[in-house]
Amino acid sequence: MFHSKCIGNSYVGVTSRFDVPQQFIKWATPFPEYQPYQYNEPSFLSATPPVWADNVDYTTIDFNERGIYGNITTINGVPINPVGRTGITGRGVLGKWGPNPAGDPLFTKWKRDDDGNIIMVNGKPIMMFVAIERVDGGDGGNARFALPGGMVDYGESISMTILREFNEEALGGLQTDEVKHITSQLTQMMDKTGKIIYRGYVDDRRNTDNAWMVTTCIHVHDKTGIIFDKFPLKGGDDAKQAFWMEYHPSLENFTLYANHADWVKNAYDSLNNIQPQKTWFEHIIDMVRSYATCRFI
Ligand code: RP5
Repeated sequence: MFHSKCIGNSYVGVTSRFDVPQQFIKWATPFPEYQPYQYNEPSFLSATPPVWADNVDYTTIDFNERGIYGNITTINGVPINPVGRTGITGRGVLGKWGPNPAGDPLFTKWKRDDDGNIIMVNGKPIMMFVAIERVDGGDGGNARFALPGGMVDYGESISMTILREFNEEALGGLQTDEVKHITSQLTQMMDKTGKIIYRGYVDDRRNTDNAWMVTTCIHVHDKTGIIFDKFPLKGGDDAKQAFWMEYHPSLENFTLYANHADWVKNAYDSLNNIQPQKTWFEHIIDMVRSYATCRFI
């Protein structure tokens, strides 16, 4: 993983970042000129845990408890971005010091014609996935589109976050009988066939030297499309709109928010068996991890 979205001149339009050329991102590379700016979103400063934002005083936090996405290195008690320099210190606009966990749904089906046949281009199927347009404009251009993910709320499991965010951002937050029925089918599908397509650091524009996004992206594919065809997609909350977006390997410059596009490509490759071959041991480890995450974590 390398930074591409969390360096540059501007920090989410609210302040500036110290310029970090690519070759100086790694902490191990000496960069004596480095003088990052500091930013802490003023409205979070009075947060009292347990809420989604930490107390301003990071010395009260036990970072060992937050190590499920990897060990957290601290210097004088402050957590240090595991990928490298971002040009900004403090929490920025993120609520938590260190990792800020999110969950991302990647719900896919094949594109079909009116007769129900899968549409192929160059001998390969077109995959469709539920995408949203972010109200905040995301990373701009086509990277304003994203998976309908969101932050893990206090006390929530990843699968609860994913279903809640999907409901809020892609089903308009509705609680109709139709939506409840779909959510219960989705819950069963996540339990039975949900796979972790990505788990770890996110190259998110909000990251700082001391606070960064991490996520678990769960992929569920509806082979027949019978269930997912019934999604009454409707944007809500942080999403201007929700819709089926297409992915095919022939698409040039396929871009989404943060590094969501990588996970979509990996999901496609995994459905089409064009991923690097895994050993039987790696398959078993993956199955156990996916099983445990979808149900218990
Ligand atoms: C990304 O930010 C995650 O992958 C997730 O999609 C999203 C969560 O942040 P909000 O959508 O709640 O702003 O890093």
